[in-house]
Amino acid sequence: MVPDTTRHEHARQAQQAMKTYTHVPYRHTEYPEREMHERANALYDELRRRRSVRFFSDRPVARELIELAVMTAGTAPSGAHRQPWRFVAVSDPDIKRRIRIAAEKEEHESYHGRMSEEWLQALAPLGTDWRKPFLEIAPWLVVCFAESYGVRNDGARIKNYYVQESCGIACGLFIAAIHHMGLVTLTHTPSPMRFLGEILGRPKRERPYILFPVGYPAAGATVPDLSRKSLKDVVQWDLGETV
Ligand code: IYR
Repeated sequence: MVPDTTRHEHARQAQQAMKTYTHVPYRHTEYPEREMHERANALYDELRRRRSVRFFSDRPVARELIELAVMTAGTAPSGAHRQPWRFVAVSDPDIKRRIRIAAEKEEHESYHGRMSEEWLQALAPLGTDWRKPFLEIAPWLVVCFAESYGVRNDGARIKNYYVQESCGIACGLFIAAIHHMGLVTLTHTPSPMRFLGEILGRPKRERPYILFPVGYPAAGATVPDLSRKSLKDVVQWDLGETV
């Protein structure tokens, strides 16, 4: 039989490992229905103007704006509230240069052999290639790392849950925040991205997830003239009606 003192010790440790939250009232903001429609329309109207931009100005952007975008990203829901993300914001020209060189080396290999013919054809309409000058021109590179597991003070591993989903949601909010403040970004995923952890000194348990160049668009920046799927192509109501 396990002695009582040992059992108590286990229970104490379990309690300490698992933070128990007290529950507090949710502070809900209710709007009149007309205002709900206005707000919903306004947000849609703003977000539908967002575009992935590949041509950046070198015009500086205040660090506080990047802080606010990261704080906005950090409001994302996450599996077991583990918040398994780490954003590394880079403005140092030497580090940006190292990232550009390493990314272009990988991308060159991708575009010249690693990517299938089918993939290259899918990208052709976008006009992308291995060259990534924006990695040096944009005033900020923000890299989201996904933390595969956490580490407790005593060195024990803490399991994270739904890491991909959590980071995806956080990055979505980051993108919305950048757009909302009047800046532009691009979800850039040079592949493979291992070099980012090495250059930025992140531990192995953190995997590079998305690299965001952030800044103002270059004067005369262009974007592909593409359209988005219509509502009927992305929604089904109940058992089949699509409009
Ligand atoms: N990572 C490469 C290739 C690329 C892949 C997809 I899927 C894109 O939507 C765009 C680019 C690059 O950045 O060029």
